[in-house]
Amino acid sequence: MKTISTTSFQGQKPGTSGLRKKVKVFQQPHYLENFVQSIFNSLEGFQGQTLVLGGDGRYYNKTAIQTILKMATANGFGRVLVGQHGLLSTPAVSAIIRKYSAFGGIILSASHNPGGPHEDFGIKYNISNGGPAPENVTEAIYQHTLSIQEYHIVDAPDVDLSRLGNLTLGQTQIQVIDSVADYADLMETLFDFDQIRQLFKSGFTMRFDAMHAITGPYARIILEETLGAPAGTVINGTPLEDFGGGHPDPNLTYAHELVKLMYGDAAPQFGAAADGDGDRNMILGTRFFVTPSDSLAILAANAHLIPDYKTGLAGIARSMPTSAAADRVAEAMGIDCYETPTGWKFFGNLLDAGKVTLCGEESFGTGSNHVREKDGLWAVLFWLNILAARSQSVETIVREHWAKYGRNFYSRHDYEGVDSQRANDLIQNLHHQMTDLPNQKFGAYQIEFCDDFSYIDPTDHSISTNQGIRIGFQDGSRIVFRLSGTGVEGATLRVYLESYEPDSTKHHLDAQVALKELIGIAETIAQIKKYTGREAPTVIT
Ligand code: G16
Repeated sequence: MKTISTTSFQGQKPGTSGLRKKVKVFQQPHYLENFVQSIFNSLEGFQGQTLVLGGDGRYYNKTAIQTILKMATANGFGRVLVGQHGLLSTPAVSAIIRKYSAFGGIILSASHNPGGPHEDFGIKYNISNGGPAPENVTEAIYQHTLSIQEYHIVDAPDVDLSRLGNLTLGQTQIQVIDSVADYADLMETLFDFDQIRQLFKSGFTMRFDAMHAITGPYARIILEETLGAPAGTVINGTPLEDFGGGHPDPNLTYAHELVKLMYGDAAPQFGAAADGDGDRNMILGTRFFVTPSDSLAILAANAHLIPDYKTGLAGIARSMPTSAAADRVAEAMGIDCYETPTGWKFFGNLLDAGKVTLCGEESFGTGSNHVREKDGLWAVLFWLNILAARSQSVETIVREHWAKYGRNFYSRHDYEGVDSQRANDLIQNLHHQMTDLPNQKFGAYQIEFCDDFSYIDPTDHSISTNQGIRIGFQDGSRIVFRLSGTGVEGATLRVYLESYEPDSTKHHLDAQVALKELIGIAETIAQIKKYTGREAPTVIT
């Protein structure tokens, strides 16, 4: 065992989901080691305990895994469960932590950000409930990064992660585990696999785009080998270190291969995609896109069709910028709906307390109490189970949902890679207007309130402030502005737009058309073009 002297780095503050930086930043001597040691320094009582370790396979995954194994050993973990070849999806890590009562887990991923020697890498810590470290833990880690002076590591050859089985490294048992098996077993306990098998037997057509990221092996085993979907259902199914040069973000812009297929002449009946580390999902029908906000509402409204949820939902939680579509379902069901800040970590306490069963975010994340992360393939299986049970198309299911509950028109406009200072100035400018905006009229819309969202956790009463500027209108429409906490360079401005339409004769409208006036109001109030220097958003979802 060696103790190495080091000095602190600035800027090792975890964002919305862990520490994300360019690979080159992580490759600086001691950079990764400092952060990992700071994680361990912030924890108590892990000696002899189990750590789960894996990543999405992006560039630098292999190197970082070896370093972390040697540091976990030197710091006294009794056992490390590590995915074969260093691979584990984020929801699989969550499931494995819970199944084996591990102390915690380390996930190597920058999620939906691109990978490769010149792209992004990331690291996040999950606690014993399987969920992302809450803010008090990430803050403690950050404080340790500022004062770190040494780290511990064993001097040993690299561990062979290609073969399943047990090894020892110093005093630590290293168990190389199948990356898919535990997760696949869990999925089988939640859904009606026989019903989904029947669906595929009847000739149902589907494509799942793994975007050359972690879900490829999971989807092949679950969809093709277990559920009988034809070979070729999973596309881009081999995880690559650079995700094939793509941007593994399952949205209408970046999942272009799938989108082209689903909007083409020979479109399958169902299309889905997942992101770099497997926690996000996008759902498509034939020439039809389901917004993540609608997806959450529809899963909730159809949960009674799914074996694991048929006894009822305890409640639903959604992040603040997510549309209120799920709130309407919760109201009809007579259950609570919670509004949390952006970041899956805010759902953990609600799930642990049994207050909610389903959670979702507009950022293509949906999940349930089966793990403590959002879960891309789980959402796909949930949809498949609904499709099998209802024998209707995706579009029909969504349209019937709107007819019953009304439609929450929704869109998010992202301005990526904006100069940070100018993005902060834009937010500042909104802050300055905050007290003057209420009661002002813009066309048909009158502002009711304007605030910067803050949240008090109902279980531990912790307070999170400055979580996004909300402008609420009298008819229930909303515009929300916030800066992303997951970017690596510059700032990403997110503008969230929502209006509610009960009249089903208007539900066919394109969201950009229905939201046109609100889009104009967002520009008038925030002066987006002036501050960002951009004529149009980078990504519209
Ligand atoms: C992460 C978080 C999500 C969040 C998303 C977007 O997702 O886990 O809870 O909604 O980032 O955050 P932001 O708007 O701050 O960029 P992922 O898939 O990147 O881990």
